[in-house]
Amino acid sequence: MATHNQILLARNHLASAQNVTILTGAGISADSGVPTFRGADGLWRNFRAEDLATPEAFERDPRLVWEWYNWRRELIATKQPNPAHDALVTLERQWTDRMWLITQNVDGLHRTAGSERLSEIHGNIWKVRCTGCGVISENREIPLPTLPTCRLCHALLRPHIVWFGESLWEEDLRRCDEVLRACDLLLVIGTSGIVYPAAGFASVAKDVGAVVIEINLESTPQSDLVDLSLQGRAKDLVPLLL
Ligand code: BJW
Ligand code: ZN
Repeated sequence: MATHNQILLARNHLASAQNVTILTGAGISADSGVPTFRGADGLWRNFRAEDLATPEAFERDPRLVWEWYNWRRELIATKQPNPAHDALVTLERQWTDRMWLITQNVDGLHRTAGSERLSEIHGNIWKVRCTGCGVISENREIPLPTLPTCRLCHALLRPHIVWFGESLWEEDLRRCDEVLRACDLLLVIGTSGIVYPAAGFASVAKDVGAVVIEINLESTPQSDLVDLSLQGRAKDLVPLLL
């Protein structure tokens, strides 16, 4: 568990920072009851990523992939933001244009909590994208009709999610690079730190001289690189820090 001294040190870093960037992963939503990917009850323990979260999987069996996303929509719809999400909203309101939040989470809980200065770099489960005309729209139906189609061009819709082997959106990559290079404090919350490009963000921030603080239940491949590794639950530690 994070010690009192570590928490004081982290608070001091925050107090002297000018620009803060936050990176979140599934661990922050775990405290709202959303399953992580790689934890003990993680999604990848029961499902194979390559069967469900790749463009090839969708081409092979769009029905199976949509069934999985419908199931996840159903689950996520019952969840609410937790005190860690709320603390980040408070931080954003205090820091305004000196703070940016990058999330790998697709559940939309940061937005529900009220975060606005936010990049959802892996997409959003409540959005769909047309495989024909590319139009992106918000859609909260549960379940979506089997093999949903576009109102404009009638092509198949897909989840607006970045799957393995797909590039992130140019605009998000540009924004991430900008806020990582501009920050003097990066706070990394609840990510296993193995999925790129997000897994490389801590080293980008270190390269520009930022202090990097990690909050996680356990140590990660990034723990040796960061300045301070705080072990504990996001919902307890984030509000304490901010
Ligand atoms: C708590 C807690 C609590 C728990 N409090 N903490 C070889 C082949 C093909 C591709 C690659 C390859 N090698 C590298 C790649 C690139 C690939 C990649 O990184 N793969 C690695 C697995 C090796 N990346 C990509 O393909 C990306 N695109 C890309 O790089 O484009 C260029 C390129 C293309 C092709 C080849 C090479 C480069 C796209 C990645 C998209 C990832 N999408 C997913 C799935 C979306 C599906 C969906 O959600 O519907 O996004 S993967 C999945 O992992 C999801 C997550 O956002 C992402 C990160 O997971 P996260 O958040 O870290 O969750 P967990 O579960 O792993 O960890 C939770 C953590 O929380 C743990 O540490 C816990 O301890 C902690 N925790 N409770 C605090 N209460
Ligand atoms: Zn269309």
